[in-house]
Amino acid sequence: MKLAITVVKDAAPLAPFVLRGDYVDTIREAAAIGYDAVELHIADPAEVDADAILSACREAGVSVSSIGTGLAFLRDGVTLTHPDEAKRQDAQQRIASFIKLGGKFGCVVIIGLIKGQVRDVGDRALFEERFRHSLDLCLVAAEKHGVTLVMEAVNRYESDIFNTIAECMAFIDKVGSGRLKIHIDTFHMNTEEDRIGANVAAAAGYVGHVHVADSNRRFPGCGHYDFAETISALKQIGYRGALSVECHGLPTPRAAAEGALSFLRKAI
Ligand code: LER
Ligand code: MN
Repeated sequence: MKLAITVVKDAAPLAPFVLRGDYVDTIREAAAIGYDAVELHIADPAEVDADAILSACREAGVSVSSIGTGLAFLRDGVTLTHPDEAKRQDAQQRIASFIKLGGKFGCVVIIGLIKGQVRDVGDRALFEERFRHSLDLCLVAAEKHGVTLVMEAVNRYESDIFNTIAECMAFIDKVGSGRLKIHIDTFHMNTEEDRIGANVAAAAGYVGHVHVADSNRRFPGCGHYDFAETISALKQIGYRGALSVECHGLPTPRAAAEGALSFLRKAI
């Protein structure tokens, strides 16, 4: 398993992204700390210099594990289930541009908060219908660019749908595309899963990406989350992707990144 760290140019102080600032600088910093990969959180691919990012990664000897798209929702209100059809099409275009970037970087693209909320659509069946329609179009682009989309199971306080591994697996079975996998996050699993190790172990073939933070969303080792159990379940199902550190940058971003790496190296 590769160890990755979240990097972002600009986000709210409490957003759980660790290294912040210019992407080229944070990529170099991640490599200097000892990470294998970076997870880039981007609001709009049109605003980033993909070639500069790719050269920085090659020079520093790190890969891009994943692209987080939640900032498109948080900053620009872009969602795949927006009530306005033109806005849904904008969201599909935005995801298509993330997928193109994912193809260039050879990484997974996260579908988390950008799916939208049932409460904003009004009805679960209508939400699923719109989400399926948008997702089907995204999966055509994903197939074209050889990219896997990973659907994050997010806790109930941040998302009113797809909170658990089982719920995501049932949806993925309905969609029936090998380009759609589950993205698990230890912080969310700590709230939502009844048996974390067993539920991860039951998701063989479904898990496409993993976020790690401790129970208090500080870096692994600062709380009471049982990382040994999750990592053992991931090994059991042959997970070969990244463990990406998505946590608060406390006491400082650098200390959180170093603390997480040292803890996770021992844990894996
Ligand atoms: C949201 O809490 C989360 O876990 C992120 O991965 C979404 O950006
Ligand atoms: Mn997450």
